Amino acid sequence: MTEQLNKDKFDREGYLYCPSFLSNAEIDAIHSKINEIVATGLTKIPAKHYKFEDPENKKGLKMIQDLQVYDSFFEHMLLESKFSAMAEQILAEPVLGKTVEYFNKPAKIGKATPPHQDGYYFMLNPMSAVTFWLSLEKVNEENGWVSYVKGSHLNGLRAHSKSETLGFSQQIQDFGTPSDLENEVFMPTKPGDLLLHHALTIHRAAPNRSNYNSRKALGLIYFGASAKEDLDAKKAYLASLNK
Ligand SMILES: O=C(O)CCC(=O)C(=O)O
Repeated sequence: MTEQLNKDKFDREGYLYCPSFLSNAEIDAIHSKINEIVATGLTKIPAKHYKFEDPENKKGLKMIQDLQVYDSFFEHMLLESKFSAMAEQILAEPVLGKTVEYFNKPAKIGKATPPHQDGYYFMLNPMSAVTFWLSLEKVNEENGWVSYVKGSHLNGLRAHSKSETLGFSQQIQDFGTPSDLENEVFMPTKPGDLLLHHALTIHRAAPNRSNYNSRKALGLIYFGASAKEDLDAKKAYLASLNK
């Protein structure tokens, strides 16, 4: 087991912080790849898989989904890497690499990520899934740090309702109870630091209030081999989104 991996802490708290998981050189390589994809005008990627913070003017790239489908660099990162090995250790079973996503909060206009549980979107039984969040830049309170409600993964799924945030269609309806706020832990990070959270861990991210600094990160999602997708529920959910 890697030195940084503390499965007991993850199981207890629902998230984990692994400082310096990747080197500066590895982070530079990721930036180069993203820049290459963006410089070629995202031409290989269908429009439904990327989003702008200002969609009308196509300004402020906010998100690219399923990078592993469009570039073998990200496919390798998802399927045969330190990430997939760690996902197997943390879920204690073989895993399926589901997706690599790029998350940016552009300076000044990057909106908050609403409080949610990834498991609400995943619809799995058992809920065996983990999300990795890799910091590509220095992230703090000003430019959109992530926060977790410690231990919230032990209390099941909370009710979600529609959110107005592009890319995050659902949010926890009654977020902000005393217990949510008392247990919320804010995560400043630097390039190469890794955060992991369980699919039931409540989390959100602050807006980007910086005038200058973006807030770039990668998200990688793994499902445990035992997790079965509730396909009927997923179909009903997707249909409800289109209404
Ligand atoms: O980067 C963000 O703002 C949100 C990320 C997130 O919600 C996730 O990785 O599950």
